[in-house]
Amino acid sequence: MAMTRSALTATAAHEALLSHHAEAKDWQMRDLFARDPDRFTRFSVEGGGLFLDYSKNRINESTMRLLTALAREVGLEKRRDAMFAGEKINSTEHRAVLHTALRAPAMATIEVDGQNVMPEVHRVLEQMRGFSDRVRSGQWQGYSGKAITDVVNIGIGGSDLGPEMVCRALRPFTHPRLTMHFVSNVDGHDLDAVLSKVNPETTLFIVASKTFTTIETMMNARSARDWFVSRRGEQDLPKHFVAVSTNAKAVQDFGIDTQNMFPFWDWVGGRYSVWSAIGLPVAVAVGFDRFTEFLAGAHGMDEHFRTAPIESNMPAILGLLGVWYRNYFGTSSVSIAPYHQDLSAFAAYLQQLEMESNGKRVSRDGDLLDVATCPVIWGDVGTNGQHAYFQLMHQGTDVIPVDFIAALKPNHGLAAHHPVLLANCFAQAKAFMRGKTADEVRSEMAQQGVPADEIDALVPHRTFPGNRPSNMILMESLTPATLGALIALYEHKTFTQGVVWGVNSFDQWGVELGKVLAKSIEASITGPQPGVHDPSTNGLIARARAALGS
Ligand code: G6Q
Repeated sequence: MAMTRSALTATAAHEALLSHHAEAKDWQMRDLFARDPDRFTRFSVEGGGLFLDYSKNRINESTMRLLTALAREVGLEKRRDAMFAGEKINSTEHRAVLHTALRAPAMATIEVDGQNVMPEVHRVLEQMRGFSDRVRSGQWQGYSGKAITDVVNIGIGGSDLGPEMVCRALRPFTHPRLTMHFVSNVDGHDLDAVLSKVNPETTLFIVASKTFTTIETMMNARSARDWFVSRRGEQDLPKHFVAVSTNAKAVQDFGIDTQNMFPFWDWVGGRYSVWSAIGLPVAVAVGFDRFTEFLAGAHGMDEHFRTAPIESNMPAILGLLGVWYRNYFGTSSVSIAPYHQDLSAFAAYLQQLEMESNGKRVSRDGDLLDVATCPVIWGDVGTNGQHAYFQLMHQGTDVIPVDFIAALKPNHGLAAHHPVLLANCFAQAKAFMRGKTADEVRSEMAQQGVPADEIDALVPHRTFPGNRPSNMILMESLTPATLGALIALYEHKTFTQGVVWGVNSFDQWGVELGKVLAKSIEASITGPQPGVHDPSTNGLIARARAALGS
């Protein structure tokens, strides 16, 4: 395979960034703040209903000038416009990438192969409105005439992570009669845990699969159907099973009436699909009007990304800062720290969005890249992380950039809690930036009356290097609209980085491999003969056969 200069290293801006980094690597953010009292104003931006403070980064105005020059040189604006226009930028699958059309106003015209997709998008939205209204009002009833109380979404990856994360995030807006469940894992413990809680009379299953062939989803859907049929019989299936898919034939073969199928299209990637009918559990949980607000919030961020100059373009800035650390400082992971319990699934969602999109090692033309691409994305909610892994981020050997996310107002009435939460969030960002010098530790300990020899022994342990970068993303409160904007912000950040690295952010051949790999081993575990694999796999299969009595 030919090694290529990536989109990034082929630019003049890259050379300039390399020499700029030679200086910048020694800067201390403490000094940058001391020298420039306007740093917060200079390095913060508003867009799409969100606010980003990026002043606690190892940057100055020259850094941002060079990074924006890089974005222009790799053609970010041109590729962004190509995406919005419905060009087939997913080149390995020959597909357009149009999650932005799913949240565009009905009167927009967005064409794929000369066909305006908007009438069809809005036809399905209307279908979702009708269905979600009926489930919520109690008009859609189970076989015994009772209203639905439990909704079980069966899907995996992009057909699970989005709706689950959003339903969790919008928990305070959920219809009080409804409990939402998400089953994804082929591990039967997942489905078993849900089936043991729900009543077939009042449970609705949504089988969500773009292809309707994914092994995990199909197995879970079949087991759920068997569970239902063994209690009630086939005749009542239509009241309890609906499908979301692009594959009408497979839906019909499974036994779900296509009347109860909500379609979407091949130009919606799995991890970008929560805006499509894959968002049906969201519409059912919070109501269609709220779902519309969620789409509108994302559209606001789309408009910001599409029209704001790169210098004040929030997703572009977030993406370029990530490139600055990944490709010049050599950092290898990014931590996501939402200070909001209802965003407890957000880091897992971003893990798929960014790592599946940009976890690539070849260029769009198929040449091996000469730069590092997507870092590891991980994290959990604050303040919990502070009592666990933040230690490593403060005093460990790796520099890990952090994205803090917070809502200024809570969605609850426990008034005393929120200032404490925000104080912790801001304090952590401040501590990452400032650290604590040996002198500061010494004088603090001396004031507490600690003996001098103990101070000497403890200073290295109690010193914090600081100079650790973070972004702070703020919203007024977590609502369907701000959540939509937040997700879209990260989608476009991911897009920006994909363009800089020159990868196709919209395929996922690594996932496709997983979809076929297990088949022959499954036959070896359950079939008459164990088959021949490598010695390790043979040994593991033998243990599984013995345990399962194959
Ligand atoms: C997402 C990926 C992947 C996909 C799942 C489920 O971008 O392609 O996570 O969403 O493998 O696929 P189906 O929806 O086809 O079942």
